[in-house]
Amino acid sequence: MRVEGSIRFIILSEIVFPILLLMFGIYHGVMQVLYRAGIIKADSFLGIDYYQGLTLHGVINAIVFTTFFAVAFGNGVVMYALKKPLRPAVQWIAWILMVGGTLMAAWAMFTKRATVLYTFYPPLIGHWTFYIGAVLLVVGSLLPFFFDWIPNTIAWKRENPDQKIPLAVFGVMVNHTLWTIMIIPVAIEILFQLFPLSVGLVDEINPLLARTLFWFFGHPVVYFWLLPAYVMLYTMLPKIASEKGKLYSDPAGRLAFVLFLLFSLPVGLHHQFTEPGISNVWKLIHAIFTFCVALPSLITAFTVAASLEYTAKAEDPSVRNSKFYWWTRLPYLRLEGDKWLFSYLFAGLVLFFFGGITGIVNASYNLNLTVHNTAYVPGHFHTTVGGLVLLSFLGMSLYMVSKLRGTDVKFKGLAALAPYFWMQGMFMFSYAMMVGGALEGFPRRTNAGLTYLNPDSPLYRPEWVGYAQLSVVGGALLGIGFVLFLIAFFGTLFAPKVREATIEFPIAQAYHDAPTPVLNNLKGWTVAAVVLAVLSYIPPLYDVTQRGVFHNSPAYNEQYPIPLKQLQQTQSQSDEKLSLKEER
Ligand code: HAS
Repeated sequence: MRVEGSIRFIILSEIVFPILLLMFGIYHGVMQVLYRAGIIKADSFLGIDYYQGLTLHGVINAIVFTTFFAVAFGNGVVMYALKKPLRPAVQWIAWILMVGGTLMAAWAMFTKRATVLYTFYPPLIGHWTFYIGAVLLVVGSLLPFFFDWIPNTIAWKRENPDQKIPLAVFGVMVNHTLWTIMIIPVAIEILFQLFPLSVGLVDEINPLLARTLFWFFGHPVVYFWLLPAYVMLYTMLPKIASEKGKLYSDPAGRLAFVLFLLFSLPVGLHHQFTEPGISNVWKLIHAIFTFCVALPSLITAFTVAASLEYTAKAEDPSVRNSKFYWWTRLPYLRLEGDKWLFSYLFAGLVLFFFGGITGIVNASYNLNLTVHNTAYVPGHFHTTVGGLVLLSFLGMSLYMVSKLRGTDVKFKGLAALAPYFWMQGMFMFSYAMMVGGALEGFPRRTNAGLTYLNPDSPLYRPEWVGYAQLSVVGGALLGIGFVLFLIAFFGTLFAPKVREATIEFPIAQAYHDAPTPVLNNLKGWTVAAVVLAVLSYIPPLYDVTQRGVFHNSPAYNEQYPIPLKQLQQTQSQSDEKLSLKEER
């Protein structure tokens, strides 16, 4: 499908702009391993301090890059699959809000006015531009959904009453529906707690309420990152693997997306198992729902494997009767046509296999008490969001740029190798983080090179040194993988145009394609998802406003990590004792 003018510019820039920012984001990831291993023994480097770098790393990689990509990919998929144009006015307003909001937040982070990490937990508080910037980014990301994708899908359904919405569009619509719902709690946190505190309208807020509202958003958001990758796995991976490739089951894909809509929301308390002030019963209920939300990923694992098996056997009938040998027929490192893209999705899948297992460990209430706040948790999420999600987004960004620019993919060999460097680096990094975290309690979010891994420090912990060093080797491989990708990306972006600019995707047909009327209409499922989310959050939210508030809680003094009030009380008690003694 030809694409020109402002829509082409907008989609292209929604890919290029966040990749430029991602260069800072990933640079700060490499810096993290250097700080933590004590290779950089300082609290800042080139004017950016440890926690500022960690904030940039988390916000750019996990919030900005993913949101821009979800919009660019959604725009492309909806336009291509429904063959309907997008509205330039809607797209421009969305673009201005997203780019403007990101620049506001970036200014606050780069000028050290918002060193609050990507979770922005109070009492950490940032400049108001950080919060308003985030709100603008999010509002902008919703406009295409409400004013382009929904009207276009309704129009398409009217014109094609007997057909199912294309699965890729279905996945994109589920994802943005989920996004719309999950934004409500975090918007309440930002607009009614953090922003007023930041501009001085209020003096104090309830931090436990803020954290609970954050995680009401903070876990579903991981599925907002994941679902575009799942759209690619279901609808595109088989076709990338072979012209004859087919998706094994279209209904399985729809069921997985609907289950994500239902179960992504009532799970946030699994990030708060260790919080006092929330009843254990509700933590357990959220733990059970967390196991439910793993189900659609298990469905995906089997369906994707079946699609690959079908595809390999269709491509090479000589392996038709083999149980496992067909694995050797997949294009792991091939450069014909678009086959280079296979390596991104495959390397991502392998990493996600471990991301999933470690997620289940996290979710298991009692095991979580061992791994929470240790390096195990970043070990887990780097094999999910830093694995399948990042690799599929990078690969698809390169693919879309070549189509939208009308250029050939340049340095294809490097492009196809990059994900394997990334995968290997991530294995080393995550292994070090997970084992160090789970078995030895190596902490997360800590500039350990200054303290625990510094032999001159009284806090020195020699048993963590090996893990930190291994994570540096992993970090270096990750850096190399990303540089290889950048060479191919910018080579392709600036290559001479060889054909007209198009938007197109390698969409596979389904092998099993039974009608699925129950799954087709998202209205009922959306209502059910909202009801489940509200029911699962009313009691914990009530809890945090009652049991989570400590009135007159004493302030802390930087010099004494003991509550001031307690110090004063101790002081006055000893004064009293002294005067009693003197009286006697
Ligand atoms: Fe998670 C913490 C539980 C999935 C991201 N997670 C995080 C954090 C992030 C994150 C960023 O219960 C840290 C937040 C922070 O800063 O504190 N997570 C889970 C569970 C799942 C899960 C149960 N997480 C994700 C995904 C993420 C992500 C996806 C990003 C995209 N997570 C937790 C918990 C915590 C947590 C606790 C809090 C920990 C704490 O204490 O702080 C599940 O959805 C996972 C289900 C996945 C599967 C895997 C299916 C496998 C597939 C691959 C098949 C491969 C094939 C190829 C076919 C069941 C689809 C062949 C493979 C070969 C090996 C050859």
